[in-house]
Amino acid sequence: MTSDLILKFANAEILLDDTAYRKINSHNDSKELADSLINDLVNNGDSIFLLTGEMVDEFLEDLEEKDGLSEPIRQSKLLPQEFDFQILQDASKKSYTNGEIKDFSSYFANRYHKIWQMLTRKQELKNAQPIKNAQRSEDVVEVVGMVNDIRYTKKNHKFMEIEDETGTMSLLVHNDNHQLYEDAERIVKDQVVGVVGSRKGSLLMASQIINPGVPRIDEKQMNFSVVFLSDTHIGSSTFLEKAFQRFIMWMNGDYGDELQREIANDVKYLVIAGDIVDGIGVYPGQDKELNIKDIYQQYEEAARLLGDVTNVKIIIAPGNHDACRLAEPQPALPEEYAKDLYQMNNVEFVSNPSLISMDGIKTLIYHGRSFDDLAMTVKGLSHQNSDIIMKELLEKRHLAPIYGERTPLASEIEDHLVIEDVPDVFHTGHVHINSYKKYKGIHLINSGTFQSQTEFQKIYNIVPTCAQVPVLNRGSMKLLKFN
Ligand code: D5M
Ligand code: FE
Ligand code: ZN
Repeated sequence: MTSDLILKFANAEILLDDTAYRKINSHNDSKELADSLINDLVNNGDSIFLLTGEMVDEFLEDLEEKDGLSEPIRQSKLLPQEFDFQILQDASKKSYTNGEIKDFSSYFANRYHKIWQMLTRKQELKNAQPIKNAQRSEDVVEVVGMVNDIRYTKKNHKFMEIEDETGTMSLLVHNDNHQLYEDAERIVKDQVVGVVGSRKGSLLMASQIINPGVPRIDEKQMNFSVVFLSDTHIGSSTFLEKAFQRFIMWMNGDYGDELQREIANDVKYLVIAGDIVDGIGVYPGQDKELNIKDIYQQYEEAARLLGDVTNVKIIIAPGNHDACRLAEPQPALPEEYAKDLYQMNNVEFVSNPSLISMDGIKTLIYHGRSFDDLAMTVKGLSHQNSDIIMKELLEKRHLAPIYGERTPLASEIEDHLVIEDVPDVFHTGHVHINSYKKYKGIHLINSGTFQSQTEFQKIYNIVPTCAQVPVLNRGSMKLLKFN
């Protein structure tokens, strides 16, 4: 620490006299004090080369007077930041079901109704009618239905069955209609879509297939930075602890080049989108790949590593490796498993999915389990390009449209996986491969992993991008590497 402190000042071309050194070193947050002193001296452009004890006293007095309100000091993290943090949607407390069949049908009815509302606001579906009525109509009809079945005819036309509360209807998408056929290829089972078409006997010949979609949004100003993490898999023998420690050092302004440190100094929030630990019993034979075989100790280790991050708000959502109910929505991490994390006063726990607001930046957090199903089902979607999957989910306005495949969904009375609000940021993990895209003004971020390739991933040829951390730095995306 001694030489660290002196080096810090030396790098900024500032020398310390003995008293200054003692005063700074004995301060209860010497690192922060050093940073703000350097910041202050450099910003003022003073050509000081020797910092004396008196000057340190003066600085501390000034600081008290200013009461932490001046901009550079607030940013230097010496004083507590003010967080305008809100949890806008969280399924933790709302998630309840007794698994009876009536919940199952009310779950689908709720999904249908929420998306029906979005679709029927659209010009093309203003005259949408119940399927039962559409079956009798001779004209062009507009309907909204949940997709029941998808098949192909012998001539490779696409055949789908859609359903609402009043009935079912079969529709045909002719493969001559290339654009429509392409749109139809992205439709998945259980998603709610709008269809415009004309009736021919018992079939509806589709001319338009309509997703609820998202409008283009205006970019919001932000005078701070947000760091996105996921899939650290602490406890796994493939967890990249050294790289993660470098990341934590960077968060504290002790690692990286000048520009990177500047970004670190600007960080106000750290969001973690699940799989913070590797968990236990997640797959057969997992204990052979664990360094920490106890779930409590895995979370203790997570708290130990994250404990060094102070004055940044940390938001934690669970993933499929966490000690949580697996069915989505997953409630927030239970306190019982993560006591040490709960004791940190800068940590917030939210469900998967959830919607939060960080100083007005609305962020949708979803671990990304449904990506496995979408990558399996839809041509052109893969783990490598989760940004395209995220775009597709936004268009469908649902985080896990396919029911009953790999993504276990709880049959709730309400469908919490409908994307009701359009976020500024859509943050996911799970695939262990970083991706970023800006779509209609929305930042689509997948935050990769801190776990090197596992045996399972070798089999499936999944090549992770490790220790690369996306930072939304005052509205622009930066990818910082710690490997
Ligand atoms: O997921 C780690 C990686 O493994 C991620 O790329 C998804 C992939 N994965 C996980 N489970 C499956 C299934 N069932 N099918 C296909 N791909 C999968 P993690 O959640 O960290 O284990
Ligand atoms: Fe993971
Ligand atoms: Zn996962």
